[in-house]
Amino acid sequence: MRIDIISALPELLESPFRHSILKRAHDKGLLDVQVHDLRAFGLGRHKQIDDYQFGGGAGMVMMAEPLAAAIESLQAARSYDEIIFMTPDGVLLDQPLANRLSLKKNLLLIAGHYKGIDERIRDEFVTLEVSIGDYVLSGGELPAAVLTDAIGRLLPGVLNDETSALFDSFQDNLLAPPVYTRPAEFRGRRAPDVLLSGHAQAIEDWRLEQSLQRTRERRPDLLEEE
Ligand code: 6GU
Repeated sequence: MRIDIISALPELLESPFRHSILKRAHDKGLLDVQVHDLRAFGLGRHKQIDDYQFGGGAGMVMMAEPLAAAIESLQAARSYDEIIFMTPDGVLLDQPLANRLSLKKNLLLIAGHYKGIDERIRDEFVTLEVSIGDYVLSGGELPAAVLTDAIGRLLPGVLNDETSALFDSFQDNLLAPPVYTRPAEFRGRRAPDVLLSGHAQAIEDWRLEQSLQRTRERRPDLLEEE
């Protein structure tokens, strides 16, 4: 899969993809993330990319022309399954959306800044708008990194244990069960005996029971869906 990201602050996106699971995805040739500096498409000698909003009000708006030029230069090389604008007024990112997007070949993410982007870019190019939660961040870069991580780790072959994404929190609308490792006793707290029993069925039953209990206590809304 290939994910292109257009950003006015590409430096913010340097680190997240060079570590851990997404690095492994890249090294295995499963995920290619390319970050594009919007400034390269800026207008005039100052490479302007934002301007005051019509009608007045605080905050700059990202201009239509540099964004259109950036998008169209990328579209010249490949066609995109979705052009996604990261914005707090988009649809909330959840596991089913991450699953669905992980099946695509080419995604283009737009990380907005300032007060937002000129509405005509949304009308003309954007096919999907995604928010990562009901709070406001200063730009779309971290949300774009979050979305890329959520998608990238689902690609077949990225995770070591291919089945492990299947047991993630949310994959069945259940939170994950507690996990333990050595030592068996830490400051007087023992790991549950069942996990040390070697009894596979008993362990599976215990984990499901813990998942259900945890979900009932912390996120009853997940059990009410559907
Ligand atoms: Cl996608 N962008 C910004 N700026 N803030 C957010 C968000 C996105 N999702 C939640 N808050």
